[in-house]
Amino acid sequence: MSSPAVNATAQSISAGDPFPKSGSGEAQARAGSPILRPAVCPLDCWDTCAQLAEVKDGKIIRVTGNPNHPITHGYICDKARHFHEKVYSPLRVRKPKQRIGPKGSGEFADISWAEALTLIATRFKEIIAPYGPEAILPFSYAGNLGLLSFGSLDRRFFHRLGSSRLARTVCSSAGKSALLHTYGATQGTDPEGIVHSRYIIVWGLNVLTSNLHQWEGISAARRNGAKLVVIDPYRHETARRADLHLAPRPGTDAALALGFMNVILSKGLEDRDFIAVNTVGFDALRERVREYPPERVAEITGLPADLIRQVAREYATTRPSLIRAGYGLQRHTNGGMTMRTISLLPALIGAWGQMGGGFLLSNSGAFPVNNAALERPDLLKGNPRTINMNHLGDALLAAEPPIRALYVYNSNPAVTAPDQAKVLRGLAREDLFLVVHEQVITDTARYADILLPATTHFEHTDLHTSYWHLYLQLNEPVIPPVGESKSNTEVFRLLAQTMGFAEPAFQDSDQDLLRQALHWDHPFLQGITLERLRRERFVRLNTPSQPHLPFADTAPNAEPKRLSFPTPSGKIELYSAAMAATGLDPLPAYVPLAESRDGSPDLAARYPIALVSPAAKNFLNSTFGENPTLQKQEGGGPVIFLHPEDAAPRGIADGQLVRVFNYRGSFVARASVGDTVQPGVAVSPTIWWNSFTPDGTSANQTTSQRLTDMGAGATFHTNLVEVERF
Ligand SMILES: Nc1nc2c(c(=O)[nH]1)N[C@H]1C(S)=C(S)[C@@H](COP(=O)(O)OP(=O)(O)OC[C@H]3O[C@@H](n4cnc5c(=O)[nH]c(N)nc54)[C@H](O)[C@@H]3O)O[C@H]1N2
Ligand SMILES: Nc1nc2c(c(=O)[nH]1)N[C@H]1C(S)=C(S)[C@@H](COP(=O)(O)OP(=O)(O)OC[C@H]3O[C@@H](n4cnc5c(=O)[nH]c(N)nc54)[C@H](O)[C@@H]3O)O[C@H]1N2
Ligand SMILES: [Mo]
Repeated sequence: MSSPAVNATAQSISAGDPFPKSGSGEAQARAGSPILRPAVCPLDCWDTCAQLAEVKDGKIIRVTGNPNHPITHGYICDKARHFHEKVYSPLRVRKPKQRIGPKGSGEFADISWAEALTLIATRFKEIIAPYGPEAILPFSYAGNLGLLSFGSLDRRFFHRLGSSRLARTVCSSAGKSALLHTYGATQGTDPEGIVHSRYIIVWGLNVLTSNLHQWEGISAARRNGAKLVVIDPYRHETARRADLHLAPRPGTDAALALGFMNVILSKGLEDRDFIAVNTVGFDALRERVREYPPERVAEITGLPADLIRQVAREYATTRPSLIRAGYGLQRHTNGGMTMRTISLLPALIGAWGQMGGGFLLSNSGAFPVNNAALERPDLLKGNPRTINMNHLGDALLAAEPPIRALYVYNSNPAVTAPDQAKVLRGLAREDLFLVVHEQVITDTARYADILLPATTHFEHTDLHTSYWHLYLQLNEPVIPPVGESKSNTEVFRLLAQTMGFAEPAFQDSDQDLLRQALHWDHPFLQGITLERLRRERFVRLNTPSQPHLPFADTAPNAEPKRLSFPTPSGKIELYSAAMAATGLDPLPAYVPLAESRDGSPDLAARYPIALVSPAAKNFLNSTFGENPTLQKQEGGGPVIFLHPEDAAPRGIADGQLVRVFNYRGSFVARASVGDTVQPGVAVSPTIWWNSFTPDGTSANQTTSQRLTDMGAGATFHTNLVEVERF
């Protein structure tokens, strides 16, 4: 993935085309010899891989990585290599179903699509007549990240219906808000430039688990002499392979970043020219930073002051230096401010504007997606309320006016939403009409009144961006729909028809939607067409340089050091007037977690262990949770990493089952006692289906519905618990 900077307009991606074009090879596939067909992994993951599906006798028998894709490089993660097992899983939903047993029992009778659609439309109308459309709530997230599957006809349908709106905030909204307030865009360093980095800080990201293909670039950089530092309370497989691992107390990273700034400024290591030309608010920031000398930061984070000085010095004096931040950091009550604070470090040392330097959280903003054309907010009827998806539990139990129908797709909130006990009580409500559109009978699907069969990406068309790399990819079906399954777009087309919605927007085909999905006249899409995507499958965005230098000022007379930021000031906002105007601290700051030693001493006395429940290696959130091989690889059931100093006084030995609990709920996990965490910290990789855990519960029993400081995001990792022998 390490091509030197070349002019993208002159370079065509050497896609090759070893596989038959879509639509051809039918006879061959039926005749018994396997053929390879291209697909795009649709999962909510950084890597957005180019897959090859091996199809024999009309069935997928193997899934691998496309060797010609410059990022996928011919290999995919272990879980996605099991993707075809999901397609043919015994739990696959093949026909529409109606509930015949008690809520949650998963007992259904098959019905026809016509019956299912009529039942849904009739019930929606019965609810709307007395209560209004706000009594209906859609619930979806990124089970499929394709532009069509994620948000297109579904949004049009619910806009037109006038249902309650959903704030889709479970994953990335705090970090997004931080980047927008600081840089004006969700963009960062091009991952294909990482090979040029000489100092890489991976901050709150388990690369080998959730961003596998980035390891290649990091490894190449290290072969060129780069140093890898990992900052994470969890000594995961990536941390174990780093040159240096710093394990701060969870939620103290903003203090750590301010400590680094303190060292940089007190030693005069800042880049004054860069600061003068490209930032606003430096004098105010300098005052703030004085409050964070290394000794104080050591006290807050639990890290030695000398180590803080060392890393700050190395980071500031090695060029190019990169901070690669993960999404985990933002899932704290102070997550927005933490992300903003960390993202400002490269601004102080002028690490932007160099190949391989800068900061990368997300590159989603690099893709010119035309959300308005896909979602058609102009169809919105009235001004319905917005419900934050992290509040699903409270919303189902106590929203006023009540939610009487919930339509779930692309998501499995029974296990992925916080405060699970409340979510499950809500889903079990006798008077709630629950529609679930799913590929497999998930824990959520078991509660459905009407369960609809969904296609997988191997069975439908979609267009894929990435929030990490800069390749646009087209996915076309490699097999016909399994059973009677239908795509999200097809279901909402049919539902709109059944409801009697006459607007032409509901007649758009998937091909129409592909044409509407992007601003095709954007410079990054110059020379890129749907026809070319059909031929080549993946095309790199046509950025001015390759690797892309985000924020580079490409104007003919641009000052050499001057970059261009789409913020109100046009500069990096060390001080944000926009934040001040909304009552937020305009400067970076450390605020203790709402649940922590310093933030809530009473709670910390009762529940002294800070539990982080990050991404598990063998699942993608809860996706693949039904796969027996992957369950086994993930330890056969939930695991919790504990430090010996916490385990011993509780009489907990390595390998024993423990109950993890707080005032919200509890779950059972197997203890793994060792050096993976510091005292007072525990880690339990997620997300297990309740149907496959020892006591039918999982980690989100303990997490809270509290929101982040910015972006109204989820706070899964701000979570104090106690642990006892089971
Ligand atoms: N295998 C696998 N890959 C995945 C996923 C998956 O479930 N499994 N999920 C996908 C999705 S939807 C997303 S959003 C991403 C999520 O993947 P990441 O962005 O990696 O997010 P998390 O796994 O939540 O957390 C990443 C790391 O942040 C650390 N962390 C938590 N709190 C703190 C803190 O206070 N300080 C510091 N320094 N670190 C902290 C955790 O210990 C963890 O190692 O990955 C995607 N990829
Ligand atoms: N404790 C804890 N909880 C977490 C997290 C954490 O780190 N810790 N991470 C959070 C994060 S970052 C995220 S993003 C959320 C994710 O939580 P969810 O949004 O619930 O994501 P998944 O668990 O992957 O479930 C997606 C479901 O969508 C279905 N699906 C896939 N494609 C399609 C399709 O085309 N149509 C339809 N109708 N269905 C489809 C899949 O079969 C799958 O069951 O979880 C959050 N929950
Ligand atoms: Mo996520």
